[in-house]
Amino acid sequence: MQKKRERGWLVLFAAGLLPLILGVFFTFIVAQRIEQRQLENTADMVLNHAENISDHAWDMIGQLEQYDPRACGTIGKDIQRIGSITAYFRAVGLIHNNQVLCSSAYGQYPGTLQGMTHRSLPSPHPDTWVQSLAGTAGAPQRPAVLFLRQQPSGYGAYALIDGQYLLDFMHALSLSRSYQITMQFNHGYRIESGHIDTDSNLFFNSNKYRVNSDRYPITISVTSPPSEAIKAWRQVFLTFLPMAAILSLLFVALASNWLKRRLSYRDEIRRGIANEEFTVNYQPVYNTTTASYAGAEALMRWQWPDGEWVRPDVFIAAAEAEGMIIPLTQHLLQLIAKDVSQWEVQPGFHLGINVAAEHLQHPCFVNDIRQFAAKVADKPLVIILELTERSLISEGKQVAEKLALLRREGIEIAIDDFGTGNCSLSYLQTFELDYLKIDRGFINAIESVDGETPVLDAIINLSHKLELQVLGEGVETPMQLEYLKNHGVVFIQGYLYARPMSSEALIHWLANEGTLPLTTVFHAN
Ligand code: G
Ligand code: G
Ligand code: MN
Repeated sequence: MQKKRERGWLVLFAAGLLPLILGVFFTFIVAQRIEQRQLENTADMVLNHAENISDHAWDMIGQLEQYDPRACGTIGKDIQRIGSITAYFRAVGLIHNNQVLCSSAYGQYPGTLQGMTHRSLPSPHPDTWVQSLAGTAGAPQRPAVLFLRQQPSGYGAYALIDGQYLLDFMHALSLSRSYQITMQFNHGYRIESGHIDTDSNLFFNSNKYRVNSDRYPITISVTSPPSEAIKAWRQVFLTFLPMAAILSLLFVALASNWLKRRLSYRDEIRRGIANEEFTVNYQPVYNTTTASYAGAEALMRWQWPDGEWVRPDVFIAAAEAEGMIIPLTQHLLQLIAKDVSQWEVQPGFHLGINVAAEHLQHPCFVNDIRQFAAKVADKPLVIILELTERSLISEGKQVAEKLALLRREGIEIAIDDFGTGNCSLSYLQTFELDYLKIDRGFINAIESVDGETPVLDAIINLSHKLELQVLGEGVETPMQLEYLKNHGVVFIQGYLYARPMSSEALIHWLANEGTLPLTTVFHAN
């Protein structure tokens, strides 16, 4: 039981902790998902923006293609106007092969495409071409995106999107979440916003998501720092925390309920009855006047499947406390009846049976005893019901009537452990009795054969006055025996005479030692 109780605390602790541990684990996964979803959303938005701007650029090129590139001188003003009033564009213009014919920013013959973009272009020129650039001749520090379409004749048009438009949009998105966003057209320069320290910690890494456009050669990648993952996780965990607390309490309540059931003797006793773990021992009682056995008291024993014996005072008190004493006693009566059927005893053999207060007060009591008496009716027994003083009999009058009824049917009544409870004297008045069993505490108080033991002497005198038979319990020494005999105590029970023994042992004992006078046994030793 002790071990069980210690394990109980562990179980409670684990039950309380479990929702928290699971919570940490699940919120971690949920936070990762949320984080991933946000990365995807951000990347999609940026991609959308890049695609829109690409659409604009190609529209612009379509518009420029309506002009005759050989007439740059006359259309120059138009091109300048288109290039400067349309949003997003740094410059637009017409080309012939590598040569820029006219540009909205620089007018006529401003130079070569290569000079403008600061990089070598593929040769021969593809028909349509897009690339992100680190800068252009006019603004070398500012990224741009070049869109270009050329006819087989070598004539064509270009449009330069100013990277600032892209960066502003990317900044707006990356700032709030400390993301790093990069945009790349056709493996060109990486237009980048935000910066990430890649100091990944133990559990949280930076997350990265890449997406490609299916309409244009655009690649967007978004990276979130570990700190974002932690922030997301903390947020989800805090939202989950109240629920985890409630779950914790619920688990602890369920676990403690389960433990209580497991720790209660109620189920154990029920199981013990079903598994026939209970047995009965019998402790012989000596009659000093006949110098032979007078009978025996039935004492219940319980051995658990693991071999451990449970102390009777422990499990009987538990059975009384948990409402199991009646079924247990009923079971005991069956066991005794079975044992008794094997015995051969002298007429008038006293069979002492302990009954609990609760059983006495229960309507089934008289019937239970009658049934038992009927089962052992073929043996010349006198059944003695021992009422313990440990628990108070509350419905005194009704119990007294029941006992009187049984008494008329030949059953005798004893008060057990007399003197230890606080109702001894009132019992004497309420019930019709046959025996007093003097508690071994008073027997222990005997100091010498010819001395005085005032309380014990008073109890013995009292029982004589009331014409009750007296039994001394727990007699362990010849001196105690001598004293009790001298004071007229007829019945003796205790280790000096015999210890409690199994039914089989009792059968042998009755046949071999039971009829020997106690002094003989004492002297023989
Ligand atoms: O011998 P022992 O350790 O068995 O007895 C311990 C206590 O348990 C004693 O006070 C005795 O009265 C009680 N006891 C033993 N058997 C029974 C029983 O069958 N029913 C009841 N009610 N008490 C018993
Ligand atoms: O209370 P009740 O008389 O029912 O209980 C009898 C109890 O006393 C049992 O536990 C039994 O084992 C114990 N017992 C019987 N004889 C002796 C004895 O001589 N000495 C001690 N210490 N216990 C005894
Ligand atoms: Mn007893």
